[in-house]
Amino acid sequence: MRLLSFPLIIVIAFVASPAFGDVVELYWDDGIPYVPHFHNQEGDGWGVRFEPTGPGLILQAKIYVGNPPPEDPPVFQGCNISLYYDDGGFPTDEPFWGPVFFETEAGWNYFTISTYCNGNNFYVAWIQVGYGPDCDAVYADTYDDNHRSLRYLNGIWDYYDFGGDLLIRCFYDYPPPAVQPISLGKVKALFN
Ligand SMILES: [Ca+2]
Repeated sequence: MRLLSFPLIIVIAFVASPAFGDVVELYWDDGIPYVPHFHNQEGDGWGVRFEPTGPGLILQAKIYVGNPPPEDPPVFQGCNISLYYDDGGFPTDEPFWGPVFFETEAGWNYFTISTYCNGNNFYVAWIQVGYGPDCDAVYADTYDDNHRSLRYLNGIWDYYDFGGDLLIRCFYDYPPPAVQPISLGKVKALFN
């Protein structure tokens, strides 16, 4: 009997394992880069607000990057990424993570963050390095359907009319549901 029950133990242990979270990609854009955006001066930026349903880990930012001038080959200056919590529809004065400098390339860029979020709304902010047009650009899609995209100019955030949603996304890891006592009891019973 003990040998026959062994495969069943493996299956239940896998399903109940707390090692697997629920990683989701949070985004508002439609994935189609349409217009590149950049600023004249370094330190200005762009941001998008995300609205998780609970605490978790912000694993990565994912941003579609381009090059403003028709340079050949294109030159990428990199960027600084910061995270802010929400304060009445705008980012707080101080970030809760960053700024951290990252190198960039054309297309989708993945910036490793891996920091805890308390479940409140938060912003992923792109802070420009370099002076336009000698800087990178962040793309927006065709239509601003969702109104979560912001501009950061001279120290002030506002809901600038981009014409589209910015292609700023992130990966968010919700913690797995706790193993219920009744499940633990069933697994334990198989070993008796
Ligand atoms: Ca859109």
